[in-house]
Amino acid sequence: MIRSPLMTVMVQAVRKAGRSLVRDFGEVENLQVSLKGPADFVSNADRKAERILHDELAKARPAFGFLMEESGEVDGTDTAHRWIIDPLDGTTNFLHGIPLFCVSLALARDGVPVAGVVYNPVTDELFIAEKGAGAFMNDRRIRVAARRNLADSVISCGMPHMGRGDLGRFAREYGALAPKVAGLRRTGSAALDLAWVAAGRFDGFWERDLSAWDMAAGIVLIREAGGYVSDLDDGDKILDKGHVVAGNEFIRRDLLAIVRAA
Ligand code: 2AM
Ligand code: CA
Repeated sequence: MIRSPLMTVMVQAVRKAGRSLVRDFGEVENLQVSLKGPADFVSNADRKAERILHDELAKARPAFGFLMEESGEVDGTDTAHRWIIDPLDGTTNFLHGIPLFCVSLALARDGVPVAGVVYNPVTDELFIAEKGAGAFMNDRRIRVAARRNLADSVISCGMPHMGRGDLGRFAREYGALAPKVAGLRRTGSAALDLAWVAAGRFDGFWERDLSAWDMAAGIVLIREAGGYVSDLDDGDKILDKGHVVAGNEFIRRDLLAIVRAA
C-alpha cells in the first residue's frame, strides 16, 4: 500500500515513541521490588514517549496544534488542524508488565478525527486509517467483524475503578449484557479496544468516562473498517461526551439499546 505523506509522518512518530516505550517496558519487571519506583518510572516513560511524538510531529507540521494527555493543549497557527495524542494508553497494564498497551495518535481537522494510528509496540501491530482511504493493520486491509447477533459476539468494555465513574450503572449494563453475548472482555486500553473492533477481533465495545485521546484514532479506524461508532446517546459527540459504543451496524445498534436500557 502507498502511504500519504501525512500518514508517513504519523507512522514514523508513533514507531519512534513505541521504541522508547518498549525499552522502558523491558525495565519495568526489574523495578517491581520497590512500590513507588515503578509508578514514577512509568509516568516518566509516558512523558518521554509524548515528547518524542510532539517533537517529531512539530518538526513535520510546525503549524498544527496539539492536545496531549500529559502536556495538555498547545495552539497552532493553523487552527483547523490538531494532533490528539495518548503516548501510552493502557498505563496500568504497562506498570504490571502486561503487554496490552499502545500509542494512540489522531489528526483532527476542524474537530473531526480524519487520520488515526494505534500502535502496540510489543506485538508490533500497527493500525492505521485515513478518512476515505480504508483501515489497515501492518499494511493489510482490515474490516469490522460481520457477525449480526450479540449471541455470537465477543464484546469489550471499560469498567469504573479506583472510585471513578458510576460503578452501579456499569454493573447494570454488564448484568444486562452478560447473558446475551458469547463473551465479555476488558483489556485496560480503550484505544487498543477500538483498534481491535476495527480489525474484527472484538465484535463491539463500549465505555464511559474516557478522554478524547483515548478514542480519536480508534474512531477513524472503525469508520474506515466499515464499522459504526457513536456516543451512548446515539450521536456524534463522542470526543465531547467521553463515552463511546462501536461495532458493525447491527452490533453497535443492539449493544447501544441494551446499555441504554440497563
Ligand atoms: P490510560 O491507560 O492512558 O490511563 C481503560 O478503561 C481506559 O481508561 C484506558 O484507555 C485508560 O487510559 C483510561 N483511564 C485509566 N485511568 C484513567 C483516569 N484516571 N482518567 C481517565 N481515563 C483513565
Ligand atoms: Ca488513555
